[in-house]
Amino acid sequence: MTINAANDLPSTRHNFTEAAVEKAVTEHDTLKYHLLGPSLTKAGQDSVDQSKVSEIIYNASKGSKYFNNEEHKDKNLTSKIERILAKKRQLEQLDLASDLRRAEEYIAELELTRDLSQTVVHIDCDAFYAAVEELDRPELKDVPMAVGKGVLTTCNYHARKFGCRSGMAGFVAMKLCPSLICLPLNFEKYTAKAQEVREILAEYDPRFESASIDEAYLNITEYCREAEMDPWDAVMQLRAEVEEKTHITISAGIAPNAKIAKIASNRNKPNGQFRVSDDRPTIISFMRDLPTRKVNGIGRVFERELDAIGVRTCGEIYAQRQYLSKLFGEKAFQFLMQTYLGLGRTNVQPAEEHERKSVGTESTFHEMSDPQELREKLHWIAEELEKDLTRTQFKGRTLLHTYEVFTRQVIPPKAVATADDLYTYGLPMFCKLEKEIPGMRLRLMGLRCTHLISTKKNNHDFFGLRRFSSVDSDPSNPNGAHTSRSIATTRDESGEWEVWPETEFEAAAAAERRKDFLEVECLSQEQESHQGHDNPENSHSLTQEEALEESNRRHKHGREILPNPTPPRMRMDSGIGFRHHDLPNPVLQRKREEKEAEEDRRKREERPWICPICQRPQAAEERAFNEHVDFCLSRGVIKEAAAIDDDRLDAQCDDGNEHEERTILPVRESLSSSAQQQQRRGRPSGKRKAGSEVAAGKNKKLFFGKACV
Ligand code: TTP
Ligand code: MG
Repeated sequence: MTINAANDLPSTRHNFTEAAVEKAVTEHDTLKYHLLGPSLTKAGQDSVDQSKVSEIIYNASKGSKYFNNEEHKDKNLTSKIERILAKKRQLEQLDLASDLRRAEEYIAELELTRDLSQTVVHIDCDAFYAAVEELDRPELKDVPMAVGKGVLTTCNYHARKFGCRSGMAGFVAMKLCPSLICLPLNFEKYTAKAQEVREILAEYDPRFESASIDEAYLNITEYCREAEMDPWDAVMQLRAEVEEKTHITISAGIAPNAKIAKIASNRNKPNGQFRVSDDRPTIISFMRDLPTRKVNGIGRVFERELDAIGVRTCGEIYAQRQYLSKLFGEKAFQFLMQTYLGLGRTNVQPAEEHERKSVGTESTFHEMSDPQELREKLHWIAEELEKDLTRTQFKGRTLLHTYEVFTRQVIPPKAVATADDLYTYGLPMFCKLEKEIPGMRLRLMGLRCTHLISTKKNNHDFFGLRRFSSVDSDPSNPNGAHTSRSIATTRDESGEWEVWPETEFEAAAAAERRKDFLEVECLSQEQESHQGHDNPENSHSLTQEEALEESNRRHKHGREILPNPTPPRMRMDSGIGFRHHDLPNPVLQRKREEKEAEEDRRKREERPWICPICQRPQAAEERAFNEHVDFCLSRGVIKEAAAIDDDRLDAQCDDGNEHEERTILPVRESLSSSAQQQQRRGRPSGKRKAGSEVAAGKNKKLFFGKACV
């Protein structure tokens, strides 16, 4: 069964969420909306009154440093939006006919690239860390439970009904759901379980693409063709297999490209799947009603900017097409037009083959103000980054520094990778901040290298397959990514590789989420330091050391890209190129056997069997053939045949072609291998075989006499 998105939209579930969000926005100010955090669109919150949640977050965090930062950021964004609106008013006075024409031309150009031939699947495990924990403690399945203490990394679907979600401070979540059980993180367990899931994915697409610890893209076009399965059924089977073997559930989205597949996988969460059919009208109508924030690459900042110019759904992008490039930059224009049309990449490849755009380390720590201590911390971060750069074999041409809310960029005179260089080029920025903010107190620092150069030996392709130009590949600068105005091309410098703006926007949105998470961690630590650790009943309480340990381990976790698991059959015949039918997948195996049997049958039917008695070709059908032989024998054909004169036999031989001749010979020689094979296929052993041997024996004279070879 295929659900057609056009008929399914908008679903009641989504209306509810949108309505709740809308309420939150209209009844409260933008800051309150901002405080709802990065996981507002997470599944399982349909019945949650988000305005109440934002009220609780607002009151719980008011007065904190975090709150002040958020307020500051919100004000900045509000001013930015005012500037955008002022610019739009100016543009409205101008003749934008040429911009309109260009947008139309671009849409027409994009339409030509639409590829509906591929079936891409996005899979995402349900409440992953929580699901893994529930395997060890099944009693937690029926109660609200979260993983992560200082900040929730996730929570089960019971907890989500209370408004708890990832990226929320533990103490805020406890206010929303006082019975919430918060478990500490156990990364080893999650990595092991993710690997079990990945083993299964490799059977459906060995070149699947891991997108995070619990999600992946697969291109199942070839699988479906080989297994002669409908994508819907193939994905049902994949999900059932994952649940049976790993005991966790996954949700999936099926679509003609990765962008829509990702949106679709969230549609029927948990433990569900959704398909957007591979026809243009369905895709266009699916996108038309989709809130912009549902698109991977549109974070909460971009969402608000678009909202300000009247774009709340992807369908509303079209009406603003003449303004987009001038307001948000060329890349954003391209990204938005592709989004409106529901276009996206169809290529899926192992994550390790993707170009890495940055390598970085962020760390949270006890609030510090001592200049020497802060310098030591900066050096420690530089050492950590050096380790990461060595492991991933990169140097960075650009260095980004994050000091709490400030992120600045430095271009050192040479590409950097050693801790000493990273520290040296990081320090001036730090000193500048120190001067600007006397008595600066910090709880968060980070260093990140971008514009990477590979240090791998024999690597001629320094920048990987996809080379991005300078402004856009800054993943920690989501706003910057769509304010770039200079890049109109969708090809890299060699002109060979398509550069999908979506990849960059997705990276920018991910960086936005990461930063949000870090800031909530600061809030959590701030709260812990105020309250102390004197309430053992409070299950979210952590000592400051534990909180820091949790935070720093979480940042490290999932960064390493593991190579895709090799399906067992491929491991056995290494050296031979992979073929789908080498897979041990039972369905493919069964299909293959059926195909072989069918082929065999077809061949047998095409080639007539020669009666060893009368030498005449007979239909290659076992029963009829046996009856015919019986008939020949019972009629004393042997006797008659022995009396046949040589002319008749010659005539028979002349009538018979080479093929018949070869078939006769084994019978003469009393069942040579070819005859045995024919018997195996056509004639059962036992009675028939005995009959035929008798016949062969009796025919000896006849056949030897007519040795026309
Ligand atoms: P997600 O797939 O985003 O969330 P989830 O699997 O918990 O829930 P859903 O059913 O909505 O998919 O993330 C996968 C895991 O990654 C999650 O279980 C915990 C971890 N994680 C973090 O550590 N930090 C984060 O900000 C998020 C969102 C997830
Ligand atoms: Mg998940």
